[in-house]
Amino acid sequence: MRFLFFFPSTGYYNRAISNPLGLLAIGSFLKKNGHEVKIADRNIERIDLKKLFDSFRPDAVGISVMSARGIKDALKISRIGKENGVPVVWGGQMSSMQPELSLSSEYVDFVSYGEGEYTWLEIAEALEKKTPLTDIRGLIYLDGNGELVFTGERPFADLAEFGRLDFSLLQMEKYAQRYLGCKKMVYLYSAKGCPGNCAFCANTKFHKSTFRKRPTGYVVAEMKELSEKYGIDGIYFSDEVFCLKRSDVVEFCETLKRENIDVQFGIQLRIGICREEELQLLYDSGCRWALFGVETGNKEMQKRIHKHINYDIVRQTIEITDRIGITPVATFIVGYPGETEEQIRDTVHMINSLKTSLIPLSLFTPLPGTEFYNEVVASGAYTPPKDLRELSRLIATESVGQNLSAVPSRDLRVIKSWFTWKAFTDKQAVKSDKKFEFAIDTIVSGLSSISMKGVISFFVNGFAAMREFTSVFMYSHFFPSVIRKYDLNVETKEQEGS
Ligand code: B12
Repeated sequence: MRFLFFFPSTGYYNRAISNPLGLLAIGSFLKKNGHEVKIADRNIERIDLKKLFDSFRPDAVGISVMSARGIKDALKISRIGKENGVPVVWGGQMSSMQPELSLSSEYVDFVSYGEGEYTWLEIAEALEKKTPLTDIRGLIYLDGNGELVFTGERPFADLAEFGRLDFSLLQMEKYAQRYLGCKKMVYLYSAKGCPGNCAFCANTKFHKSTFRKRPTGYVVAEMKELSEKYGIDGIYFSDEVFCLKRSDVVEFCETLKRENIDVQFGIQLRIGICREEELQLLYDSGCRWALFGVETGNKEMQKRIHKHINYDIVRQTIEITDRIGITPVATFIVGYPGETEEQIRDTVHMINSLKTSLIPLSLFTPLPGTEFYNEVVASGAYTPPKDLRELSRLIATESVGQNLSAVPSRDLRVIKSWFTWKAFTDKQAVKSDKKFEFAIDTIVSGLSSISMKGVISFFVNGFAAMREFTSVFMYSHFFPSVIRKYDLNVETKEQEGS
């Protein structure tokens, strides 16, 4: 069977273009099982959809809708898919969590819930045998009465069954970006899920708080291939958590050393899992950045989100990570439902007590499938988007959207902009001898991303980038009363009672 997969255009986006791992995973698995696959990424080139459909003649079309960013373009692609008379299937985090909205478009036949590999393999078999797709587990569709039908959840697969990723399905060279000292960094995954149950994170529903690792042999072989064949010098592991046990770290680092691979990498870690010894081992194997989800500096809020981390250990871990030579990154969220000025100030104090200025600070967005979402919808505090158009305007974690906190939206914007500006301008933000390396890398990656789709796109996106830059500058500089209110410019030595 012949399958055409799309990564829809996200429109203007302030991050560099990234290789679509979900589609790569499904495509590699299908190819291994004898099917023909083409992955078209609308972010890296202009694609004439009609011509592509005419030349490839797919038996079905799959579209990755991982967030609200791709919806507009996903609808455009779906319409052409329908005009070509083939089944159109949406998959990924966003569509899995919002099947009703996804299927409200007449151009979408099915939503694939959760992991797509086996579902898609069965789609191939059903198309070959001409049996109905509605018999396949993991699909959601509307029946003749417009009722939503879910064919049932799949058990989580052993990730070893999927085999290795086949990078020849992507134009890997187009995704290589500058990031924290690397000239050519791409994304890879070594695990899926997280055992946590944070109230704001859809992982609790999507992965049911499970954690699965891919075989180390696959991951290391993929790193080797990326380095030797594509000249990649940096890997960003997209895993929600890279490891849960010390033995995972030891096995990974030893395999990497044995293979003698000259690649730097970055990971996401849970505070408290890796001690100095493991962090040193990671550094010795090439780890150069580590992201820690701290999420709040207020103890009461920490209880509400079920994070359970000790703030002293947070500070110690960040300090050790930094000292060893791994750039620490700490993520936080502000604007939680009902969050007060005082609670946010605690978060600011916490941030300012850390030995890092790389603080990706997200604005709270209620994501379907999360505890907070259910809470704020039930209480009537939040009105979910009623159609795909409304949803497509909601860029999770970046725009204030409906502000559910107890502080003004302007304050949230100032706080986010303050830390964005700090990361951008602090010459010590990254471990580099060069001044403003993070800022330069961000600008170079941004320019190369927006130039990929031609001159018009370059100017349209360039204008959007300038507008965003101006807004960050304005909010971080022109609201001194907000800066004082939250102690944004006060260096905190230590917080009491952590
Ligand atoms: C890595 C990552 C990124 C990378 C992108 C890497 C890439 N190009 O693929 C970067 C950093 C660029 C990124 C950006 C954003 N991200 Co992000 N990201 C992730 C993360 C941590 C891992 C995704 C991943 O690669 N997993 C590994 C692959 C193998 O798994 P997968 O993507 O889930 O794919 C499987 C299934 O989803 C399914 N599937 C996927 N696509 C399809 C398509 C079809 C047709 C089918 C059948 C199945 C299917 O099968 C796949 C294989 O098993 C997830 C969290 C998570 N656990 O999923 C958040 C996550 C998806 N991101 C999220 C968000 C909000 C964003 C941003 C909007 C952030 C922002 N404010 O800018 C942007 C949007 C970018 C976009 N293109 O839409 C949210 C989405 C929430 C939502 N419901 O909207 C998540 C869930 C994080 C969270 N908890 O908040 N992200």
